[in-house]
Amino acid sequence: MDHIRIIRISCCVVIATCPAMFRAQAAELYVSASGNDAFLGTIEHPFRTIQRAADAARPGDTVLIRGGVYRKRVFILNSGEPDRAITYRRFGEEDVRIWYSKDVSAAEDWIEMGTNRWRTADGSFARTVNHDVATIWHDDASNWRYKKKQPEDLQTQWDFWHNLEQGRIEVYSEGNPAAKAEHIEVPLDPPDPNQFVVTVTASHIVLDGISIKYANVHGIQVKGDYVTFRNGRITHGGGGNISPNRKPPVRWGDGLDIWSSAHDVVFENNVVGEFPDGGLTNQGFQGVQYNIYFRNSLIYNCTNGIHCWFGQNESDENELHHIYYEGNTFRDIGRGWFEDQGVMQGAIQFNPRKGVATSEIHIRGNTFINCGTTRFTGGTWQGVNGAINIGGGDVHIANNRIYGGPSEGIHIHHNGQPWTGSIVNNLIYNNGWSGLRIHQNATTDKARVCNNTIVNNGDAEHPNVSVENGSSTMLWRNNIFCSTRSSPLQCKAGDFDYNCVWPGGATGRHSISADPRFVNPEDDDYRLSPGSPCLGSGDRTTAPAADLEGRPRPAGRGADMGAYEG
Ligand SMILES: [Ca+2]
Repeated sequence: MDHIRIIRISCCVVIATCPAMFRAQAAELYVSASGNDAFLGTIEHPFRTIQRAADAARPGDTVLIRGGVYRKRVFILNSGEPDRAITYRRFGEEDVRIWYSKDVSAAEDWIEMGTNRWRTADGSFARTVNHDVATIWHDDASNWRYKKKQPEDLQTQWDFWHNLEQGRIEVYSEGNPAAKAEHIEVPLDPPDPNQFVVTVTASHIVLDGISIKYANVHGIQVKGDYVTFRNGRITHGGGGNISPNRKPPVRWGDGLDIWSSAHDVVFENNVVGEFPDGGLTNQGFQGVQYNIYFRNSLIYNCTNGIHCWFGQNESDENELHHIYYEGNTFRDIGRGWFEDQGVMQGAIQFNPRKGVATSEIHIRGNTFINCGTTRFTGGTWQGVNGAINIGGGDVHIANNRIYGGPSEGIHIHHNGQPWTGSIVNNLIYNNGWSGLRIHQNATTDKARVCNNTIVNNGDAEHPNVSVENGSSTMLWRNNIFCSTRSSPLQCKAGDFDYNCVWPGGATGRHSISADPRFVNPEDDDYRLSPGSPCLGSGDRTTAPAADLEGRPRPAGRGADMGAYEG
């Protein structure tokens, strides 16, 4: 009898300490906003929090999250394994919303202070001078306000400021705010230096179909490897972390940060927007990053679309390899949307510091609509401002469409190392400043600019294409530079031939100066019509193997000038 009991006790101990050993196969774990963390995580008895599932998940498991609002931060610490990732997925088509904010939509959430002045009953929004509630959001973020500096600034419905001493939000409202909007959300501040709503420290993780909203600072941080975030949304956040010592001050807060050494991170088929800082960043002080993919996503209304500022700690050990920005749409990027925001940037910023080794950085097949900025802030110029800004490195910019921005299309400058890449098959038109600018401080080495169509950018002060510096080995072939509103090309460096520059003269024995005869430029159709002098006039030895739309080159009578082959 005693013998049998001892055996049973031993079994219990083994099961309790090593549950994974007894998993015959990968499990499905369920989470529901109406669940309970004391449950087993089955579909009938789901967990209440994503965190509970994350702590229980083992390699190969799938966490299925029911639709609803989840208001707790998530720390993903348990890793999957190669071919046995841990997947977090919304259940069916249900709407999984991670909101790190407080709902103050009820009448009792507000207390009247005086005429048209209301404050939150909750006085726990206490922050430091460097942290505040940057934005409050109404009616599913269809309406919002950013913080005013002082109570005297509250003049119209929804103006608010954050009373730091009292820890409360004070709002101008003609009646109880709860009667003026269906729904009001005030972001919360993560109570630690890692100001993320979701932190993925683990590796071999997939997040699929999850929406993160109302982050006061950052949305999600990825510190692990083999992490995929797809089919999700990261919107309406940031700004709650202030650097007041910068003039003007800067409000930080990104949708997603990939931090320090990281590899095999995929961000695809997502929507990112309404962040006053960066939509997406790969950054960190030092390390090695490689195989990072930002693709097929919509990024809108952020100060930076995707910003790489990796390698702040100058070191020979810092490396960036195989970083891909592909198939994204960037819209309305570059203007900080806080009135006191101290940075103004562009849709893609790639600024590796001195000493960062780079290879195979590709920006291709993206569309940039109304990106960049010409704005000064606080009376001072706040850095570069094109839709694409490159501070050097092995960066290849191909098959992009860049149009309708207020400033530059592509801006190459010097941020610590020469630019050694290429610009091919891009269509750049109707931007307020230069479509392509090689800045006077830029250095280049063996760089190539081939088969671009750059049309009608600039104004009286800013040429359509401005080449202010660069080595004599920088190769310019098969481009069409054409403008009726600015100088089509101002050039101080490079090896030019086989280009069409119109109107005005073109350098190079095989270059031409003639109307390229686009199919329908009024309707932004910059393909070449049958009588175009650019057809068959290019240099086939330097022409890329396919055109902007993937058609093989050369075709017809020979390689063409411009981004389209016919
Ligand atoms: Ca041809």
